[in-house]
Amino acid sequence: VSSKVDDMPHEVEKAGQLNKTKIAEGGRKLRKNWNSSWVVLAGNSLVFYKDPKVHNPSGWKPSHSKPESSVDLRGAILEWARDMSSKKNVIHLRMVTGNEFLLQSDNESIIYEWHQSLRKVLQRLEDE
Ligand code: I3S
Repeated sequence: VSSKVDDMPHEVEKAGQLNKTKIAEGGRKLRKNWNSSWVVLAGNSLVFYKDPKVHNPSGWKPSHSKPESSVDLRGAILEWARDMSSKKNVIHLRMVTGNEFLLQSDNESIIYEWHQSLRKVLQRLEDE
């Protein structure tokens, strides 16, 4: 029974379109490259897909496609990014691996919801 449960996909906590850039890899600073991404928060992971609206406007399904990348949120640090971008509504995420991302939306309530969901997941992982 337990293996069956383990094989089940994690519950999706949140999914949506955000602007994303990686700013560090293993602690080494990277040049920003903002892209629109389909982001899925599920289990311990944040998973990034190509944004269907940008890459294929005609009904491409992120859930049936291979993720571009995913990160393990355990031990990650979540902050509002201040002085890290000229954009507004920017979340800064630093993983234990030293990989860092900025996530942004022009819509203030959308980014607040993401911040809240990420905070909730990080809190749960801390309590585990
Ligand atoms: O923090 P930076 O380096 O000023 O970030 C900006 C640059 O990455 C810029 O690209 P290039 O200077 O590599 O051409 C991007 O177009 C901007 O979007 C970056 O700044 P923002 O403030 O948008 O995060």
